[in-house]
Amino acid sequence: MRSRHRAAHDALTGLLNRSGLLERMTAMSHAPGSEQIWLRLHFVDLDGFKGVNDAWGHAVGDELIVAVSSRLRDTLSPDAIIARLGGDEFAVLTIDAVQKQSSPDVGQQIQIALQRAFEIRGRTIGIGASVGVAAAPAGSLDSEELIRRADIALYRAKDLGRGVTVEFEDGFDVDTKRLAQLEDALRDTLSKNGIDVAFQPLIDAESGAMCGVEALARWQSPDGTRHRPDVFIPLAERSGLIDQLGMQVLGKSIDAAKQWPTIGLSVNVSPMQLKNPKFTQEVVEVLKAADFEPHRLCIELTEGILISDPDQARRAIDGLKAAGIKIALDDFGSGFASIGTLRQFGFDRMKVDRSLVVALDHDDNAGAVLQATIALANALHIPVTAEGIETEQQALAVKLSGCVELQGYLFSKPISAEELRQFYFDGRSPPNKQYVG
Ligand code: G
Ligand code: G
Ligand code: MN
Repeated sequence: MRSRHRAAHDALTGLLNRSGLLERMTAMSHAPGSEQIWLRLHFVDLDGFKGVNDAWGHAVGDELIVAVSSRLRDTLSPDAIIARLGGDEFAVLTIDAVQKQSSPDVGQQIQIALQRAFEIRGRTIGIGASVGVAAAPAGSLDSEELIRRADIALYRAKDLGRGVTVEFEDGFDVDTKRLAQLEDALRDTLSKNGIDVAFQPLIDAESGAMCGVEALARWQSPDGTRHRPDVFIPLAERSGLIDQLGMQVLGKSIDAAKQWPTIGLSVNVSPMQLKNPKFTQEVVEVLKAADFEPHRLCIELTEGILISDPDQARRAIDGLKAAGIKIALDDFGSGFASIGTLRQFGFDRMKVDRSLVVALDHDDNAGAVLQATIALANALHIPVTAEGIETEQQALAVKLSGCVELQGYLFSKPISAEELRQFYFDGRSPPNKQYVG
């Protein structure tokens, strides 16, 4: 009896474990009269639990898990079946009369319960939860299928950010299947070293000459489909392929840029790549193997990592800078990074987001905002690049505001390595008119 209890329960919280939950679900589906009830399965994942473990250790993490389980028990109806699936994942199974789905809204109850801070060993810990819900008439689906749906809904909820409840819809499966196929195709392309790189010139505002290029990943399937980076970069991040993709882009960019003396090379790096403790070392090895001077390489980072994991960002940035590599803060002005961040992390360059440039055309205050932003960066001796320059007026405005480097369709779209060589190093005329003065 005792060992049966142990096999079905979680030792830390005393809640049911995964197999205990499955047993109960299966029993309910087969009980007499089961066609009269709906099963609603809620998967709960704590937001920011890993941070608690990292900051205060596993003992505090364990106490928090126990506190969460008590809070769920205290909040939810005594009929609700609560399980701990492992780690910071919980499940809540409720039963509803046919048609009368979800009253009260258990997802909402869970959200509210877990938003209240926890007091653990004198510390106030605020977390929150993401919840995925799947519902079906008892007996209409097997338990594994209901679990799979709740899991997909939870995955969606986490993707949307913190503190969200998402209910499974049939359309999710189609999307999930499409994404899984795309992921396989990306993995295949990567294994064949098939990611391409396009290069967009960076123009010195003073002389109008090209002073560098930004490398941009490109992916074309064998059937000719061009995938957009804002689709496949997040896909690579989610599926653990971003390290491989990033190194492929870096390797190919360096091979190409080696042929172009004197100019700089900027490469985008995903915040997730910085989570790899060997990242800096791997970059340095690629540079060494190619005999490429580190000071010619500039790594562009977006602000996300600076806010979500500043310590990790600092370690990576310090390591890269120690190796002589330059670091730029990309897309500045599109999010929450402050000028303080620029100073704190020692960025060598700031790139103002295209949205600030676009605003010049229709927003009366945009000029002043842009000017103030650039002036602050310049006061910290950080040179500024303006992205997304499409017109002469924009070029002039950002130049007068103190930008020293310009990038955008006015000068050139991203082009292949071969085109760049022909247009800029072989004396043939470039595709767009060259910027002068
Ligand atoms: O040209 P464009 O559509 O390439 O790029 C869209 C977005 O994808 C930009 O925000 C750019 O920073 C990002 N991006 C392009 N190439 C790479 C890459 O190699 N690595 C990462 N992490 N992001 C990239
Ligand atoms: O986020 P990041 O700065 O890495 O993104 C560069 C992106 O901006 C790429 O998608 C590139 O193709 C795009 N881009 C570059 N110049 C222009 C421009 O002048 N206009 C527009 N609309 N997009 C541009
Ligand atoms: Mn960039």
